Amino acid sequence: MKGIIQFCTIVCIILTSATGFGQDNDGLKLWYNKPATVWNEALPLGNGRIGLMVFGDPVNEKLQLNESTFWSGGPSRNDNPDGHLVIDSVQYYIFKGEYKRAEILANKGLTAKQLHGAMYQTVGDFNLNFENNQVYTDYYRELDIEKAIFTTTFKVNGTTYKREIFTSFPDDVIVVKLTANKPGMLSFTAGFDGELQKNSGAIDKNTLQMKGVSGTHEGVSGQVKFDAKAKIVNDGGSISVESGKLRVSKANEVVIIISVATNFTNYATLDTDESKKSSNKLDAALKKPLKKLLSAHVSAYQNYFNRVVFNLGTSAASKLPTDIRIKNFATAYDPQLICLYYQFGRYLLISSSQPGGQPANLQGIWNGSTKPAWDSKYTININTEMNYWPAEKCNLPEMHEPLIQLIKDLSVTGAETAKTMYKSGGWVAHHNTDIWRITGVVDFANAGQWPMGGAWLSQHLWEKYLYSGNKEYLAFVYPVLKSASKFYQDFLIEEPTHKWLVVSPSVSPENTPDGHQGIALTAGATMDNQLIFDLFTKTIKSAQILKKDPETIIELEKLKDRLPPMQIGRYGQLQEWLGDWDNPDDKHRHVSHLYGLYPGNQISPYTTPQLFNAAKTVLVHRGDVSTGWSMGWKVNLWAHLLDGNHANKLIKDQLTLVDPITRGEKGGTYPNLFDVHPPFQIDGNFGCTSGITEMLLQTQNGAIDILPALPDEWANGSITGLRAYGGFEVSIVWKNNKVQQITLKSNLGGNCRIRVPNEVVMKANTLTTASDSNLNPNSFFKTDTVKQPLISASATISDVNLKKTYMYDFATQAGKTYVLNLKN
Ligand code: FUC
Repeated sequence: MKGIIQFCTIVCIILTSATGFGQDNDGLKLWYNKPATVWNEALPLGNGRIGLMVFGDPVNEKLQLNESTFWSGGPSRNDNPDGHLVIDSVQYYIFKGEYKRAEILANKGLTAKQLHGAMYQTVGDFNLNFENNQVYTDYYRELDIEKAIFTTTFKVNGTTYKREIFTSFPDDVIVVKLTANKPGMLSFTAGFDGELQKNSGAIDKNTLQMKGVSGTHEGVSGQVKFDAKAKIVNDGGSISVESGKLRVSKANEVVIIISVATNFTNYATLDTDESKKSSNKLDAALKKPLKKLLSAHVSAYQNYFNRVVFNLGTSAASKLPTDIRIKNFATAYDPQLICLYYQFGRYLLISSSQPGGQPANLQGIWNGSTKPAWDSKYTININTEMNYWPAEKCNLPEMHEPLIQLIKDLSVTGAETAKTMYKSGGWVAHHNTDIWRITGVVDFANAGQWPMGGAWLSQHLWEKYLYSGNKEYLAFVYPVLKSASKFYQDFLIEEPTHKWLVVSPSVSPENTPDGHQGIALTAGATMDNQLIFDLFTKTIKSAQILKKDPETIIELEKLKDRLPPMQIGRYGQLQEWLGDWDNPDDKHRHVSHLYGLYPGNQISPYTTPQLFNAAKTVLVHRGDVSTGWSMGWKVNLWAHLLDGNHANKLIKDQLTLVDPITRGEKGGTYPNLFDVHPPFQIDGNFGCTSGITEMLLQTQNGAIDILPALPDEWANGSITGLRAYGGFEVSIVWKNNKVQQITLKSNLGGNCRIRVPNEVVMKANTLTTASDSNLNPNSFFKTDTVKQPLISASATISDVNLKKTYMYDFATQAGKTYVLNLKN
């Protein structure tokens, strides 16, 4: 009986697979005329849980396999239990300016004693060896990001071979289809291999299996077990078992379904039966015809991807392979590469962050190593947040969910850290976390002593609400926000000079002030103050909307009043620290105090022009070229400085080809469009996608700002489906640098205020002229008033010269769409 079922499955798959994998759309493809020789040339596929890097080598095809829960170690914590014994002294020495003593104590009593975070690890490789393909011609390799499918074709001795691969979203398996245009031409061996495997081999004449366990790290034994299986379904020819591998001979067509699972259930529990899970997924997929697997995959993917269509026109430069286009980008006009790169960011987020799964880590879900850089974990002093900047506005709110869940988890693990280390209520996280949701201080005090991870992450809880207006969701996350605030209610301390309330000890990520004895530890760094201002404001607003906790509201308002104001230092710069310690030659990659400009909105050209200028001075001092993520951030920042041409310059810096082998020393882009820190780090991809959006649409300054930072070079273009606060969905068409048409869908109703670079009209509706002095009545657009900055007597403050814009109000109804056109 079993045999018959298996036979039916095989026939079913083969017979329905003849139609191939769909149509062309050249604009949304990464393509190459040679196979990948190194990892940074291979192309990523993923369904949130399974990650795959495909090399496309005609002879030795390698599918490097990741599973998002495969991390070293096991459930663990890393709070230093001595924290509460030393915290008072550390604070005392910081206020006395004895930073070295503070640092020595912090390293001993606050930094984790042993665990600095687990490593995200590769499961291993699935290898296909085609020994007869040594001499090939007509090679082509592509990743179609409109369908999330990898394809390679080439010719050997007059036969054309084709490989098509996808990681199915709904069926949660890898599907590989091998074809040749002549019968009986497919002969190869297949096998698993991996550094962390315990055993691998054939378990029957069609099936390979590899089992293994994650690495032991920092004294925690590896406890994540994986089970990977691959079933080979051949049309014609034969399969035999050959020393732990399967040999396929003379087949016409072959389909391989690969499944992988781990025993991970959640950050505290490892009790899933990995073998059963991988078999169940494999068996379920094998019951479906390939055509169905494919169409279900493409439609699940496109349900997300197709929401945004972006067009900047094209040029002859776009006809070349992707790696050459990146190389030429600085000198050849290739606007389509910007759209491709933008959409690749959306592709990566859809493929690495699916509801119910883990959030994208430093490398998303793609990591070829068992010892990756920075453990490929979650660095939450910028990188993890940046990963999610595109989520809401690029119409991928579902992809934000894993991060929201991680924050919920941290509010549990971090409550124990707050208590153990600082004897505080609420929850706290420092600058790193991992799959086990550690919240202690990692590495060393100068980088890790940053008790602000929870404060930054929590901004995402509110930000998500601003887009959807979903009060049920807000009620779900409110306890996390409230508890994040509670930590600072307990932890803030009065500094001796101005009597402001500050966080101490902390750092301005990962920078050291001049004249600070080479020590980063400080109190009241500007970013800390900005983060707490926002956290308290958002907690207050949520409590008001949900009609909860009136005492908390009063208490937080009082504390907010006692936070330090932002300060403008002697060079006219926004100060990074409480003291005027900035060095104008400092090129540090972090620009933490510019959080207030983006992603925060405490600095605005319209309401805080002096701070706006001071923020610009910082960015000019810091310069452009830096690590990938730093350049990605700067695209957003220049967009918020309303300078599209400078933002475009940063995009060019980011789209600089970096050698995939030597990896270089500067940020840029690898041939596979992966962002380079170096090495590969995915945040820069997401940061740049976010930044491009911010050049076209902003919603933080009390209105929906259309084309606020359009570079001169982007004279004509269109974008559809962007999301704005207050449940609006926005599409824009522009020509000769002027807005031609805006289509606004209102999902929640309410006043729509738009700011546009040229006059627009709307048929059958009245547009009322609006101004910044009368507030937008739509509460989703309410901006918050910050304290007047303190300005150094030596600072020169110039005026802000803004381009003329037009601002209109009109009433909207939920579910209706409104069209505005250029006024002729
Ligand atoms: C932070 C950054 C580094 C790097 C690391 C993963 O520490 O300062 O540049 O991105 O995270």
